[in-house]
Amino acid sequence: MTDGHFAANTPRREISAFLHENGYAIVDDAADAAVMNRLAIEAAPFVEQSAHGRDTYDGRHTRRTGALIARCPTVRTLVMHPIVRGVVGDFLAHSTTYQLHLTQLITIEPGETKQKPHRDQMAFDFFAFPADYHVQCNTMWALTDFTAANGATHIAPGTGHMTDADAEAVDEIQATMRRGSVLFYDGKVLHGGGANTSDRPRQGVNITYAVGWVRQEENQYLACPSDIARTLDDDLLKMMGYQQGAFALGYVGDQVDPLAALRGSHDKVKTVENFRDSNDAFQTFVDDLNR
Ligand SMILES: O=C(O)CCC(=O)C(=O)O
Ligand SMILES: [Fe+2]
Repeated sequence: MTDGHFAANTPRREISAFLHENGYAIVDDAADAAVMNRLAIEAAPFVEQSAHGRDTYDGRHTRRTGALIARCPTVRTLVMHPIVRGVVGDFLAHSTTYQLHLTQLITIEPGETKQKPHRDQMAFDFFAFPADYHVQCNTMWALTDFTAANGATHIAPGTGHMTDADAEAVDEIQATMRRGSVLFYDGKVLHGGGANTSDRPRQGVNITYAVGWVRQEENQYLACPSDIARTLDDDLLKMMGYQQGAFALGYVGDQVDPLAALRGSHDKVKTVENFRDSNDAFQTFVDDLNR
């Protein structure tokens, strides 16, 4: 039994097996300091412009910075990192393909409180995927060291296989790791950002991957070029996918509403607390949020 940490030269299957069993795994020092330094420099101006979260789930002392492929060329090497592609490829091998789901630099600033534990697959409108079906696999790269004090991600190991009630008995660990290390965690395991009681921000680059089928059959964003799309009315554009598909789906960059983005504005999608959803599981989650 390991503590979930693996050296970067560990045979991939060992990392994949641990991730499968426990819902997380950490690969230490997977990227070198030069890569992380470059990324930090590229990202800094965008982080500064990113607003704080608008609810306790996103974090009122947390900045979320997206669109990293376009903004930060160095992130491309992390997205395509061979260890990540190997482990995520193993994890999502039941799907014909997998694809990038999101890129988000999460800056947890001093004073932030602990985020409500959640399962990331809830982004798919709280659909109850079968217990043995994984729709996504996530990575979190440490852009600063992740420490117990600065808000290292909390994980409740093995809870991907459990109900919320059973999961309450599980002790959380914190994914403490050095800068350049990468945490893998699945879409079912309970986890969340930590409180930052230190005097420096904690920065993690969240890069997540999903099975290739979670998308529209015809790619509306490319099939209808944006110069034509801009001439269409809002209702037609929403029908084409220029809308928030569930509380977390379809935003652009720093959580900008897709229709707003097409129209050149920066209006944000609704927060989890303001989104309306017919789903009972969603409502329960929101009701619990501020308890
Ligand atoms: O920042 C972290 O450590 C985790 C954040 C997270 O789980 C989320 O926002 O979905
Ligand atoms: Fe999460």
